[in-house]
Amino acid sequence: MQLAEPQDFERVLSSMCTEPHPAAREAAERFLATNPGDPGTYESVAALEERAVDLLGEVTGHPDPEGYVASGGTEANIQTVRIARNRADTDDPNVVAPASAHFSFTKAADILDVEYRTAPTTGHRADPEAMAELVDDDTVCVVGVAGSTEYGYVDPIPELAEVAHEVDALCHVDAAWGGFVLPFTDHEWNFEDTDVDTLTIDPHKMGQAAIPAGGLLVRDRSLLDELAIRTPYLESTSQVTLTGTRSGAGVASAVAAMEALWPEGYREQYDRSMANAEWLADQLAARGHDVVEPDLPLVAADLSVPMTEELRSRGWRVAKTGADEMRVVCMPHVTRSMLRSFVADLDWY
Ligand code: 0PR
Repeated sequence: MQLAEPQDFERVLSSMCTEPHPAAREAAERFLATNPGDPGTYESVAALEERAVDLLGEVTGHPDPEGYVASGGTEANIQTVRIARNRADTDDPNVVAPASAHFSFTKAADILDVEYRTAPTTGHRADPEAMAELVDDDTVCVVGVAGSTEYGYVDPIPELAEVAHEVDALCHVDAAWGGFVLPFTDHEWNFEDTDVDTLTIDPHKMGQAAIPAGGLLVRDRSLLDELAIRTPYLESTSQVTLTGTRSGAGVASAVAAMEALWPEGYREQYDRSMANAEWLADQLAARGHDVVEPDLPLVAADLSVPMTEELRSRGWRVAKTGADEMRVVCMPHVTRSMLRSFVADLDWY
């Protein structure tokens, strides 16, 4: 049977994933049959994973990084909550996050039997005072988002780290999407500039690696050890990942993408994507729409009429925020000419 064509990216404005870099695509194919979950057997991909973690350390300002290549941001966030719960001394753990945090934390709380508390945001960013009100002696983790899913906004991470450490909780930064653009901004978000303990950064989003390639990084090895379980029939004696067999394609393509693009290629991509986001924001504002000022390359705007269905019928894939605004993610495949024809289609209505 002939399989259907995969979705092409020509009119995709809704996704946080993108066309992989050519080197990443090639690496993914070469390592398709390897399993970094069994490093004793698949040695070369295990070595590549160490390289991936080192490169992720460079991107996030960590000179001596520890972590692994996860299946995505969801796994990295679940594992963070697991680290936080396991290291804490409480029978009734809770996690405190801004309402803007990704829904993977809801999954984490459910799986790990941890209470999940969310604080209202101010101007689409976490409000440290509102977060501090929810924190208590049973709080094991305080979450900040660096590049939020809905608006691409960055929480005040240094203040959130203070809120966390006052009660001996971990401070976790979710930079799943933002991690590969933030190094080129003035934001304080990484291991170097803030007291963050754990961090999610996904090569398969802005990093231009193939899916599945997520990243979990921790400040100290001891945090990763909270996840270790014994593996009697593998050559290695313990495993920290959530999945067992996992994708060597993701690991290899993450290394290939970062070797090709860090830092200059990512910087150029950030400049292009940000210029596109600002251009689109101006175009929408000029047409009388309420636009949420873009901070990273993501534009949300109130189109006042529910038109995502009409746009969809013309092939466009746009997403909505929880407040029903239209949301356009300026990923690497989103070019200026694509946005020009998108705006022309908006004018048609
Ligand atoms: N953290 C943040 C900040 C994210 O934006 C996401 C994914 C995750 C964690 C989870 O990562 P994985 O999906 O790799 O496990 N953001 C979603 C996505 O792009 C959000 C989303 C969902 C966007 C539905 C659009 C949409 O229509 O898949």
